[in-house]
Amino acid sequence: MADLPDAATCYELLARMALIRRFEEEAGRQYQRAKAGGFLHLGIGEEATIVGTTSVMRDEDFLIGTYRTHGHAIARGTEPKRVMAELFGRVDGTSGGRGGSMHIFDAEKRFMGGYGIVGGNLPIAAGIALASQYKGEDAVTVCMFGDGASNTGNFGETMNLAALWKLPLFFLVENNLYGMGTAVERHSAQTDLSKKAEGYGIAGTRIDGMDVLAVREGVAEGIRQAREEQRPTLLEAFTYRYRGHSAADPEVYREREEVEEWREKDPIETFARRCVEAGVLGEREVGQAREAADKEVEAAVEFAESSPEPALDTMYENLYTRTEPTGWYAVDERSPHPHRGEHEHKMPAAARELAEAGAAYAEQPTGERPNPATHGDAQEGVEPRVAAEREVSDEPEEVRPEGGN
Ligand SMILES: Cc1ncc(C[n+]2csc(CCOP(=O)(O)OP(=O)(O)O)c2C)c(N)n1
Ligand SMILES: [Mg+2]
Repeated sequence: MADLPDAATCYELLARMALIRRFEEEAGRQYQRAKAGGFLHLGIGEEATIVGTTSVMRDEDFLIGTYRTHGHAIARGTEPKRVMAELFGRVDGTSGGRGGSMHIFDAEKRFMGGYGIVGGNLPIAAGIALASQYKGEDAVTVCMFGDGASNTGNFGETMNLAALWKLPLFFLVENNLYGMGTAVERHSAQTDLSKKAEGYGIAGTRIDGMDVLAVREGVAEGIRQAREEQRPTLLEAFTYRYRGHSAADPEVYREREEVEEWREKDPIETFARRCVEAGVLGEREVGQAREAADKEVEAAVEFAESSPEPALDTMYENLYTRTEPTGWYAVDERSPHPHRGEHEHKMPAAARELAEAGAAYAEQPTGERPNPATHGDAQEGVEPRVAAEREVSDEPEEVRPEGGN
């Protein structure tokens, strides 16, 4: 077992984990209140893996993660209020309210996202590391991803180039035993994920991801090898999410007892106990860390609530488009039906219509506000839902399974 660091470091680790836990609990609550939209993936239970990792990174290092990264951003130093504002879709959010839960991003803190495509962040991590190498900078890129992501083609391609080009890159698999509802044994032929990149020349080890000190030790060594020896390696951290994959997960794939067993190993409780038993922290300080977390999260909600929504006429800013907007993609897991914007062949007309409605709205701040969902020729006299169904009828269209992310 790794030795306890000094009291200040112990307090910082504990406080950061408590803050993330509290933030995630509140994010879940705000989602139920429909204050946060889109998808929501919580990292409750995975705090030690997150904080252990970021606690041994330098400011100049880069971190890139998945769609379960509210905590990663906060651990990297992004203000919780800006993460909450992003979940609320408000202008003061980390992505101006345009990304939501899956797309937290903070270039200043070198937190490179927040990425919704499983395994999609791996080649990006290699690109960031290649840029550092090319520019002769000392930065290491830390790439965190799930057990499920280790099955993607991106995994093999990235491992190959990372080893071949000796990139300053470090991989951490957050093995929470499931990719959505599929257990590791059912989704990966090689269940020892630390071995999965060996054939590409990337050595791996396994650690207890519920133990913040074990994570610190393992990650520090991986980062050192990347920085000093240009040797990318992989660490498999065993962790567990107490909540479902996302907010819409009925959790039929696991037993309640399993969740309870993992809760017994709670990373915050066990670390707090250890610090108190060793006399490094007092009960008072543990309480103080929790209270500070409560206060900060409360302030984050207030901040997010009072931050304005982005103006409707800015809807098409910061998008890659051709000469005119060709469409948009809108998903809300509380309503699994296809949305208007998902019928690709109808997109140009529908997008133009919405843009016009947005412009009309912007010009009439005090007058009657046209509703973008019903405004425009194509929608005249037709309920939006019905219009969406009609649009699908002329071409067969694949409908995403419920809770698709
Ligand atoms: C390329 C791709 N395929 C499928 C999905 C749908 N999907 C979202 S999360 C997920 C499971 C990923 O599991 P894992 O990598 O273990 O991460 P975890 O959610 O457990 O943190 C899947 C299949 C997706 N987002 N992207
Ligand atoms: Mg997983």
